Parts: sequence; structure tokens; C-alpha cells
Amino acid sequence: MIEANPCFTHLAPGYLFPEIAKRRNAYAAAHPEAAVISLGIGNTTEPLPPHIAAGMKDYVSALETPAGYSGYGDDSAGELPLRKKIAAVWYNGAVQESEVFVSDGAKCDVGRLQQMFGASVHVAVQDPAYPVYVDGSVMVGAAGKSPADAHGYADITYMPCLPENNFFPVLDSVPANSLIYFCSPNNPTGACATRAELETLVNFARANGCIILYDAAYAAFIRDPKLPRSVFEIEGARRCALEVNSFSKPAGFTGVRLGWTVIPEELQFADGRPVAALWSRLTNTFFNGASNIAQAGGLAALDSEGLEEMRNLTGFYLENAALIASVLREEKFRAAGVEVFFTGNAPYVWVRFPGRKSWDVFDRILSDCQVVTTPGSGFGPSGESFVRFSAFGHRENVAEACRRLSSRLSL
Ligand code: PL4
Repeated sequence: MIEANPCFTHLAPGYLFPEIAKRRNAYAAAHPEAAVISLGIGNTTEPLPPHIAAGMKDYVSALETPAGYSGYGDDSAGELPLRKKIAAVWYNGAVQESEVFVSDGAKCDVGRLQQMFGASVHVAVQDPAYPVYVDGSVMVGAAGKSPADAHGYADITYMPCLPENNFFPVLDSVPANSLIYFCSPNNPTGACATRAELETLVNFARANGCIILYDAAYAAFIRDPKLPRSVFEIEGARRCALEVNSFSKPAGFTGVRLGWTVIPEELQFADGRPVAALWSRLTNTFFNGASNIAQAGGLAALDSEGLEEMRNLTGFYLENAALIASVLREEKFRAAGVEVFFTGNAPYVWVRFPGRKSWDVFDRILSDCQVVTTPGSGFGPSGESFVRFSAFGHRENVAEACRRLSSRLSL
């Protein structure tokens, strides 16, 4: 018989989000009368905006004609008009179209990037963090040579991001030549790095031979004009960072699937080879490009009408988040020591329940309120005692969840 890939040996059992779905379904099966509301997984709920949808409909109609039909793209990096438009509209010309690689989503690109960096790279992650950074690193053998315990994997550098350090990590413990995962606005904390903080990060990376894998999947939620939307707004970042981004949340493309990665031409490996060249080699081998229909949607999303639609859609979810944050700041929660962290620039509300275990709070909220959340400990050791509330939901469901939290949750 074939042995299992040894890299999977020490992988923590169960990916976080299916585990949450499993618990939700088990609860619903045991309580068929309960109307369970999900504020758990960050999954969009609102319909596609009309201008963006029309871009895809028109493209599909053209596909039915001999002149409008197209098959595989020439290059997995995506259609040139979309690459140009991302560079011009999203980055305001700060990156070149040749540096933009269109993809089927940020998560898929993170996985492929992990393949590219391989087993020998040292990994540093914000703690808490989107679980794909750690799980994917273990799968490619870059981490997880010993089992994880309550402190995480011994061969990963966890950079605690807590209210006590304003959710920006102390970088001193990060070894030279590390691959640093950094997500802003952050999932799960919602924290946004300031320009000064990103300068600190970039300067550290440059001085220590590190590469920053910057996940900007929630950048479209930033409303404070002083906060950077891209790491490439920071001087020197082109030499030490790459950035993944996504249409998933701002355009409602979680099912449509479209994202991109920017790899500046200055970014190099130790032997001087351009990272972009290896990335191109890897993606052309394993990836046949994003759906051409989704790319038509991406083009429409970057028209002025599409940009306005994305602003409205992200604004809708931000209003949901504000409702959730507001109810959790009520006196009964404050008196119980509950601390609410919501920046107004991210679709997540991060809440600390001092002295409690995240999964216990998850269970309590589910049983008292029939509301699903995400336990903070699922995002890393520093997430213990926190719970994440996702703002992705229909307004009536979010309002009902808020009523239940206010009237039924007993801590
Ligand atoms: C559940 C920081 C959500 N099944 O849609 P993509 O691939 O362009 O983006 C995924 C993604 C990338 N980067 C960050 C993210 O938070 C996400 C999506 N995260 C969440 O609830 O944390 C959805 C999770 C999905 C998954 O596993 O990604």
C-alpha cells in the first residue's frame, strides 16, 4: 500500500470551517425547530450587483457566437485587459500589468505560493490568522515536523496580535529569511495596519531578507483614507513583498471565483532569480487560468459603476458589523467583562470573553441564541478566549441575531 504523504502526519485534524459547519448541522439536526443564524464563516449572502452581473451575462452571450467564443487563455496569468485594469484602477498605476497575475481566488493563490516557497522556508504568521497560512505550510512540509500543541507548531514563528499591542506584532522574534504572512484588514481581528506599522514591517523584511505574503482580501472594506489599501503604498515594499487580493467579498464572487496576485519585478530569491518568473512557471504548470466569465465580471467590477456597486456592497456588510458590535457593547456584556474590537474597516467583529474558552463561548452562543460564530482559538493560540462574528448575512438575519444576543445570551 502507498504511504500517506508524511507532511500530513502532524496536520491538526479537521479544517476549521468544515468543523464549524459540522457542529452547526449537528445542532440543527438535534433541534429541528431552531432557526439557526450563521455569523460564522465569512461567506457573502447578497446578490451580485447588476452592472457586474451584466458584464458576465454579456460575455456568456458572446461565448455562444463563433466570434465571441474563447477557450484556454494563452497564459494562466489572465486576460490582458483585466490585468491592465487592476494595475490602473486598483493600484492607480503603482504596479505594472505584467506584475498582476489573475487567479481563481486568494486562497487558491496562497496554496500555490506555498508550493513555490516549498518545504525549506521558515514561516512566520500573525497570531491569530486565517488558518490556510499554517495548514498549507504544514501540507508542503514547511512546518509541522512536530505535532501542534496549545502553543501551535514549534517550527512556526507565531507573532501574537492582541489588543495589548494594538494587534501589531513585535517582529524581533522573526528569524532572518522568513516568509511572513500578513493580512490587513485582518481576518479574524479586523485590525488594519497603519502606514507607520507597515513601514516598520517592510523595513524589517528588507533588513532581514524576509518576504511578506500580504493578504489584502479585505482591502475594499477600508473606509479610513489614512489606512493603506496595499502594501505597495509603502516605500521599499516592491523589494520584499507580494500581495494577494480577491473579488470574493467586494463583488460577491465567493462562488464566482476571481482574485489576483501582484509580484513586483524587483522581488528576488536568494540566488537572484525573479520570484515572478518562478511563479509564472508554477502557475502555467498547475493552473489553466481563471474562468473567462469571471474575468468579464472583474472587468465590469472595475468600471466606475462596478466600483460604486462594490462600495455599496462592502458598505452594507460594514453596517451589519456595526450592528453586531453595538449589541455586544451593551451594558450586560460590558458588566461581564466582554471586550469588543471593531474598526469600521473590516467585516469582522472580534470579541474577547476573558477567562473563557473560545469553543465554550461558541457552544453557549449556539445553544442560547441559535447563532453560529467562529471560535477564536481556531485561528491560532492567541485567539483563545475570543470569538469572531462575521458580518456576512442578510440584514434581517443579522438584526434577529442581535436581538437574540441581547435578550437570550447568558454568560
Ligand atoms: C471559508 C484572509 C473566510 N471556505 O475567496 P478567496 O479564495 O479569494 O479568499 C479566501 C480568503 C483569503 N484570505 C483571507 C480570507 O479570510 C479568506 C476567506 N475567509 C473566513 O470566514 O475566514 C471564508 C472561509 C472558505 C475558506 O476556507 O477560505
